[in-house]
Amino acid sequence: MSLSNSEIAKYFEKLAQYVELAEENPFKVRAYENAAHIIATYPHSIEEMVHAGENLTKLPHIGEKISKKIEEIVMTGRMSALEKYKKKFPKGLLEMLAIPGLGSKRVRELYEMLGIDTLDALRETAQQHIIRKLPGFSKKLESRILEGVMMRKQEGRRFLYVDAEPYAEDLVAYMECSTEVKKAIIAGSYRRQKETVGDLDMVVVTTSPKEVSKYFVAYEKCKGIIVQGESRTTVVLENDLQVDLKTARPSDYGSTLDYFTGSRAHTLTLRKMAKERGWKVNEYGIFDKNGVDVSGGTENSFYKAFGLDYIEPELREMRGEFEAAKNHTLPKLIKLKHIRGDLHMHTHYSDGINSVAEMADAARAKGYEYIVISDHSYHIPLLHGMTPPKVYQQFEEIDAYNKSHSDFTILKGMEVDILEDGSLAMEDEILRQLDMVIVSVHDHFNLNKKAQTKRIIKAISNPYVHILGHPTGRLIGKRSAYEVDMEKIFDAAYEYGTVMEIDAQPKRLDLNDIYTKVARDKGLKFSIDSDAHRTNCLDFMKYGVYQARRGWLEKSDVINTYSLKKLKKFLKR
Ligand code: DGT
Ligand code: CA
Ligand code: CA
Ligand code: ZN
Repeated sequence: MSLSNSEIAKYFEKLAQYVELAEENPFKVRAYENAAHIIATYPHSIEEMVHAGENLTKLPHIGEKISKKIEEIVMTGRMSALEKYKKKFPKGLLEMLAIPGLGSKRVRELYEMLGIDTLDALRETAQQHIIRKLPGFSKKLESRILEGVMMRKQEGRRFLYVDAEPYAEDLVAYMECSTEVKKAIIAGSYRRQKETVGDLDMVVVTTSPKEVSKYFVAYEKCKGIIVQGESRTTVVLENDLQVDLKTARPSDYGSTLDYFTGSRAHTLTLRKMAKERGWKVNEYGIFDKNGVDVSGGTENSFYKAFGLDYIEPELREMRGEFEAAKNHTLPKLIKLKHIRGDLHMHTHYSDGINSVAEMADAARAKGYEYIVISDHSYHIPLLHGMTPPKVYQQFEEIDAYNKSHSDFTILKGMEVDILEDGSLAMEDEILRQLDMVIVSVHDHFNLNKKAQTKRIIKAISNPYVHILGHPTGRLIGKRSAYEVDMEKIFDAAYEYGTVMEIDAQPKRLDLNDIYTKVARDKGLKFSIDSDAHRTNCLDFMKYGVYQARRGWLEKSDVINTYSLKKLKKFLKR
């Protein structure tokens, strides 16, 4: 049996929910939630760490007791603490707990008084107007519950960053049209540039929160209001994306923004640090022993109050940012403007839409200095791949373009399929003539971990190979990464000098942030590529840069920030 970190994390998410339901210690609920987050995003296999007898308490938010529970899960495939609750509460109660307006007390009352133990039963009873008659419930609460159940159906659903982005930008522009709004910014996972977002968390600076809330719910793309209250307003947009509005007084801006940017685990650590000093931190400021706000009003001064360098939102995931901020060793994160070329794109020679010249013109118009044309190699699943005659024909087109453009260079490349046994779908004689070779897995995703790892390592051992393309093969929301030992691959890549790709297609973003940081710590280099199949997809580059920033990359870690001269030298080796 093999347990992934996210599978282990699920046990703790469940446990947190049960503890909440049982109305035991709320501190424990928080502790289990944080443990789940840390486990799910930890870059090394926790299962393997347990087998190797490593001490898990070195992970943040993992204490002695939680570490024992992890060991139990790995060793036995179960968690006895959970079993106890499972016997006591039907599973449906956990789903009910997530409905706004229903805390653990009310969920238990509904269960004990009416026997409601599923969302469907809850919906029916609400529709029959039975719930409003219970003591402590009301007509208003009943309709809120009903709305919540309806919303819940599409929950668990996360939006790709790229799908949320146009709504986020449009909403910010709308809010900024109000004279009551001094500043509007989307915080939360969106600001941390995560590849998917659960909802949008909008922070608005204003001295008239009531008016702003009214203006907010009048937004034309808002199709429903979930809560409109003193402290909180939540709406749902036409595409089912939910938006929370938080208003802040100008003096609280930094603290409010930090609080709602998260991540939760990151802000929890800040609260712990405050406690150690006898301070208190919340969305309104940092208050010292005398109750004086020492936060200074901006995020910069907020971190400074703790003696920390400013931590960029993308780094606020508990992956060592506090230590680095204290020691002044935070990375100087890469920016989109550092990118000087794009190393992975397709033309109509394989499965792209545009010609070589069209791709080059578009890249040149973006201000790039060079591109690599990297059409697919010929391979059965892809009938339109490059054959040696097509390669020579493309060479001629590239040479002609380069001759007529002195300010721009097309390099000759290819994305070569890695065959099942790790050999490449193109003869070395052709590879030798290319400036750059990417190798990628496009089939046989189901090999076991050992075979898949061996296959990829064999492929990158070919001396003509420069880059491993979309290294884990994931498609967000559709296909998870194939089973593979990435650390072994990173070690081999280091030995062979293979560059790791961050494929910037919004559904790939592969390598992801977590692996990117691991690979960087091992000294590997990266390329951030659009993998464009048409000219307008060259714009995907920015999503790759976001992922790279979440992976702590600096300009110097990424080879397509190099000048053409430096890049050519690097590729020759
Ligand atoms: P998401 O929406 O699932 O992609 O992830 P986030 O990080 O945007 O999380 P969300 O929307 O639940 O909350 C936004 C931020 O607000 C979160 O990163 C931290 C803060 N926040 C919200 N509720 C709480 C809370 O109960 N405790 C703490 N410490 N922070 C909270
Ligand atoms: Ca959010
Ligand atoms: Ca939220
Ligand atoms: Zn590919």
